[in-house]
Amino acid sequence: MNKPWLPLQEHDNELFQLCERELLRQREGLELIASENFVSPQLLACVANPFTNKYAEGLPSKRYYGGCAVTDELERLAIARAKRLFKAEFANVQPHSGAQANSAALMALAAPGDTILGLDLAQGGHLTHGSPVNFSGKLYRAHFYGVCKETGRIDYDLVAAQARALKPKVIIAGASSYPRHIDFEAFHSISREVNARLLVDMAHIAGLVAADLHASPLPWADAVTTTTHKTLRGPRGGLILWDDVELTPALNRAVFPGTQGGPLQHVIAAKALCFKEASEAAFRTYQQAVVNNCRALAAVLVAQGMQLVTGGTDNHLLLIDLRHGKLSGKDFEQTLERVAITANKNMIPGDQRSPFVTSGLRIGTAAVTSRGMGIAAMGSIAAFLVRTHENHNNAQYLDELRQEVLALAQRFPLYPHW
Ligand code: DSN
Repeated sequence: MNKPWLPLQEHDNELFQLCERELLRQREGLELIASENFVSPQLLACVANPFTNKYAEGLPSKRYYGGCAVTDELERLAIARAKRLFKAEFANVQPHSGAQANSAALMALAAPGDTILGLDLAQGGHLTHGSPVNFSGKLYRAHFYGVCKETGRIDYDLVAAQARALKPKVIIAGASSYPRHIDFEAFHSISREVNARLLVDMAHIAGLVAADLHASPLPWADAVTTTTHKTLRGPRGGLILWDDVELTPALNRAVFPGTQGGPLQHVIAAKALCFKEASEAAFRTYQQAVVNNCRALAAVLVAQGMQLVTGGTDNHLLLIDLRHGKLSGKDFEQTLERVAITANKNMIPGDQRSPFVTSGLRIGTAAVTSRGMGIAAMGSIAAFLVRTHENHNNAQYLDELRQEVLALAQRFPLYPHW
């Protein structure tokens, strides 16, 4: 501590080199993972702040440690901004992640052994919505609704029929790979009819909701969870929002001491900045571009013969259906990595080969749009995807294609002042 201050490069060169390599990877390639994004340079810098040194178990003014006066102000600021952004009555900004937020929300809304009903992971859901390998499938009696086989879309009548038969304590709406709008009002009607609580996990679409490009779940859900780092473009972390004051003690207690210890106050500082950035007009313009880009990408892919789940997209992501093609999702993902494009394999509805072989590839436009790419670049990206798929066996072709990908990425510099 008493040594002279040294830049990381001199203090720990091994670690510095890893950071440099990761920055280079992000700069050089095209990021199409639908749950990833690039934060603003200010937000990136903001995560490294002195609140990392502070313990603050509890809530503002009700802490288990001294020295929390400034931390209290910080957390109040983050809470106020989150509530304003999403028009919610209450917010807890402490969840370390979306999974932590879901674990706390379920703890508050249900008791172990209760029945929960969520979207099947294999059809677009999330691990924490009842998967047998996750706490949610081990603690609760988890059942799943799917999507319609023909359309790939949620069939609300089928969800209602399942809910009537199962009488779940909690219905979970929200998805990690669903390319269409979700009707939260319909989920609300279903949950009220069967006397269930409605939990909405809006992690993927939080940025769209903040920008009014997807209907908000807030008026309809008992509790809304989200990550802060996907379309919302903040630091890695989670958030819970709700309107009903009667749920406040249970939700807050489920976060701490229920499922977490000390909150990450330095990340809460960056969440506060994220909520500010997301409330600005430029953020709405950005989200509109994300959606426009995704539609444009989908249209070119379809025109070039790719099949998409539901035939297209309403949001920031699309799912390529590879069931009838030469490559599995994993093969396609790995081949894309050779040309400096990052995406991820995904199960798709009706995938007979899952979970051992996945037949889908999930693509999102949030990160490339953050770099400033627009419709013309989407045309190039669609062509890269199709050409990689068609030439997956041709090493020389892929090497040349990689150079084209790098050239496109270079035209949209990432963190140029670093
Ligand atoms: N792992 C995230 C995603 O990729 O969608 C969800 O938590």
